[in-house]
Amino acid sequence: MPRDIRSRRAATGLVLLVLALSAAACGGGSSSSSSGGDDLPAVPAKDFVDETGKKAVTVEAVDNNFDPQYVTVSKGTTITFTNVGRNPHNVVPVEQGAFTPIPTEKFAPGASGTVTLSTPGTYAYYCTLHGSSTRGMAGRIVVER
Ligand SMILES: [Cu+2]
Repeated sequence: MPRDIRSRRAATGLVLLVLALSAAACGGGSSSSSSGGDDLPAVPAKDFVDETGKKAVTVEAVDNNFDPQYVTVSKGTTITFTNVGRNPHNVVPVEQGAFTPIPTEKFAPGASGTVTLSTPGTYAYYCTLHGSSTRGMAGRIVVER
């Protein structure tokens, strides 16, 4: 009987630990304005193309970059990614769940996919085939209020 209680206590402790870890993992993610992640290198404000005030903005995927790579939009803007390159690409948020990814199979040359961003913040993304979260085929969208 005492052994049973002890193991149950241990199990409860484990659950609490897991909850604490998962809370820490997503801490600040959705509430802060830098949802792109704190470990990303800073990008000078002058490198961002100002597309605020538009309802629709296009970002082209070329081989192997996004153009414009850094863009500022108003909240609620629909961003259309178009693959104008010769190779398949994809669009994946650095912070998992920040937006629905555009998968490779739907982003062949000539294909388009849209992402609508309603919450202000910084959205870092990349092509998993030709980049990483910080290098290569990677870009950012800043959503203003
Ligand atoms: Cu790519």
